[in-house]
Amino acid sequence: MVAELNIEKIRKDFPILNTTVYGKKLVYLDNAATSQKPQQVIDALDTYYKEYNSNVHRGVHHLSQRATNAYEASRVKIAQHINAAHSHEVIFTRGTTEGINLVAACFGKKYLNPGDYVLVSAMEHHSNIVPWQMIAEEKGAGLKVIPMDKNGVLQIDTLPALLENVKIVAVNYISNSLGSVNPIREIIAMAHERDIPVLIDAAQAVPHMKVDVQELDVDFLAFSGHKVYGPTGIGVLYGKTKWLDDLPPYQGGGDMIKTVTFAKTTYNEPPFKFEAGTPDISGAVGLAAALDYINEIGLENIAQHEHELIKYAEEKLAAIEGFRFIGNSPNRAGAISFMIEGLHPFDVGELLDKQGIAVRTGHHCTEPVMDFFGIPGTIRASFAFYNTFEEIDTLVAALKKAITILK
Ligand code: 7TS
Repeated sequence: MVAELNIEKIRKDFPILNTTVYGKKLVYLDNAATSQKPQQVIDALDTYYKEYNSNVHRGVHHLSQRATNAYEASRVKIAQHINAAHSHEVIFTRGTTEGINLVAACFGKKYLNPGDYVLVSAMEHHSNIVPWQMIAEEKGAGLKVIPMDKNGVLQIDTLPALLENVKIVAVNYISNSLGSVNPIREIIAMAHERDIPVLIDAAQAVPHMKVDVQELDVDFLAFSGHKVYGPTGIGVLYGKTKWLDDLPPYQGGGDMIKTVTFAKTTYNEPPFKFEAGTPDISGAVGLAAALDYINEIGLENIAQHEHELIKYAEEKLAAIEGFRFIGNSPNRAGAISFMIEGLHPFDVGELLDKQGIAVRTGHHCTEPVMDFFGIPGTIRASFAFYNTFEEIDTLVAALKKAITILK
């Protein structure tokens, strides 16, 4: 049963939403860049540092055991949240970027050879392009791209031909610059028919919907804590056990080893094999608190409210003179990207800021998407469950005002 959210009550949990900017009430519509944090997450960080800050997996002493228990309990919570079969399939990272770099480096080192390809899509964030280019260059491999149409919908009928000589597919679930929800089930199924593993960049999906790694049957999946109401500096890489056992380690250092001599080192089991050095312990604790928070509200309820917000925003925005959607997939979540005819996105963004509205303008770390549309950048409004219909009205009014000033 989907229940209506009590937005007024929810907003009270996010202290920053009371901020004023240039004397105006903050309207925060830059959630795809990073989401705001509820008091429950701030409290979890505060308690960690005040009561049990200590290093993990090392000390015999009480505090270290408490920190280790909390850190490992966070891993279990995350595994449950994404329905991983085992908690050791959850690797803590700094964020989506590091998760993808880890897979590109470790998988690439073992499996990429001259003549091989990595398949990405036309709407990847730079963090799902550049790490693959780096390892491909090193190994004499190449990059292929699943094309999209002018609405920002991936053309997956091209996949059977594209998959030739591909060693791994890496695509995003939801585009951060277009808001398109991609047909990843079909992509995973087609890749698996040819025994090709798939990495999903779920940075923009985990905040907005239930993501079940077993149901998706995905090989690797990466996301960032800070986009899902958790702290910055913590992220998650999910990997199937068979891959984590099989791949070489990423970085070398403490915790990732079993034994070390000057002659030879043997490596620890996953997940520790991929977690060299002191991890972001408070980040892991904060991320667990964030997941508790959204689970308490209910992912389905969140998805429903955000869906209604987006429908409302699409309708109101489309009525503005000179408005043009950049990316207009029938399957949209999280963000609406647009341009106003004759105006530079940056100028519009600046005037919105003066009215207290936070949006992002520019290429959103997806330069190939901007090249495809032949534009310098877009204005992007991206939503969270604490956003309201009134805030969308404020955005629409502010846009109209900006247009009058700039034209
Ligand atoms: N992948 C996608 C789809 C993203 O949207 C982002 C960040 C990343 C990867 C990288 O995540 P990080 O946490 O490691 O930096 N996207 C954005 C954005 O849209 N605006 O700012 C950051």
